[in-house]
Amino acid sequence: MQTAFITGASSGIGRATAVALAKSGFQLVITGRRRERLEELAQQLSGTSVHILTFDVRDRAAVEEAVASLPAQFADIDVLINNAGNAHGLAPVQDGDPADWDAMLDGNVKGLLYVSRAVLPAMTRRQVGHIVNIGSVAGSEAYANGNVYCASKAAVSMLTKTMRLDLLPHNIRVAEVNPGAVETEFSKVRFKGDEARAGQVYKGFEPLRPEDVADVIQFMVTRPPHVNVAEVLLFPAAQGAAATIHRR
Ligand code: NDP
Ligand code: 8X3
Repeated sequence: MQTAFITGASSGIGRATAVALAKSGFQLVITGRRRERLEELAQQLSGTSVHILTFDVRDRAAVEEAVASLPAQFADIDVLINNAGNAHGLAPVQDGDPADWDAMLDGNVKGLLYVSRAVLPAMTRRQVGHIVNIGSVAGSEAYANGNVYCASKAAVSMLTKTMRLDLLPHNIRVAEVNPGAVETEFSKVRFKGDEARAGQVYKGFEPLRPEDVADVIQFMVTRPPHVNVAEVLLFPAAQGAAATIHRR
C-alpha cells in the first residue's frame, strides 16, 4: 500500500485531498497544528490507516522531529503533498505588517522546504517518490496588495521547477497545482477571522470547492510511473485571471 503525507490536512484543500487519496487506497500521514481537527478527520477515514503528526511547518526542529517519529508502517513515504500555507493580510507593501510577511515566507516557502528536506531521504533511499506542491495563480500573476503572498507562491513555482531537476536522477516526480479562488478557510485566515469580509471574496460567482482541487491531485498521483502531470492551473469557470472574476 502506498503512503501519502499531506501537510495542512486539518482544513480546505489538504483535508479534501486526504479524503480523496484514502478513497484511492493510500494510507495517510495527515499533518497540521490543530490536532482535534486531524483526529476528527482520522475518524472519518476509518477505512484506511492514518497517522497524525502535529507541528508548525515554520519550526524546522519540530518538522524534523515529527518526520523522524514516524512508525515503520508509515516511514516509506511515496507521495508528499506540500499544501500547508496561507495568506496573512492584504495591504499595500508600504502598509504591510512584517509579522504577516514572516508568517507567509516562513510558512509557504521555508515550511515547504523543511518538510521536503525531512521527507526526501525516505524517497531518495528507495528511488521512488512523487511530490505535489500547492502553488497558486498568485505565483504567476501579480495582483494589487498581494505582494508578499504572490512572492511566496512565485517561490513555490520556482522551487517546484528546480526540485524537479534535482530529483530527476532519483526517479522522484515533482509537480505543482496552481488554483484560483477556492472557498476554504483561506480568506478567514487572510482577514484574521473577519468572516463577513472573507465571505465577500466568494460572493456572486461559484468558486472552486476544495474537492475540485483534490480531484486533480488524486488524478496526478495515480498516473503510471512514467507520467508526470507537472503543472496544472485550475480556475473556477467564472475566473479568467488572478484578479478577473465575473460576478453576477
Ligand atoms: P485553509 O486555511 O483552509 O487551510 C490551510 C491549511 O494549512 C490548514 O490545514 C492549516 O492547518 C495549514 N497550515 C497553515 N499554516 C501552517 C503552519 N504554519 N504549520 C502547519 N500547518 C499550517 O486554506 P486552503 O486549503 O485554501 O490552503 C491550502 C493551500 O492552498 C495553501 O498553500 C494556499 O496558499 C493554497 N491556495 C489556496 C487557494 C484558495 O483560494 N483557497 C488558491 C490557491 C492556492 P493548521 O491551521 O491546523 O495548522
Ligand atoms: C489564493 C488565491 O487569488 O487569493 O492563492 O491569491 S488568491
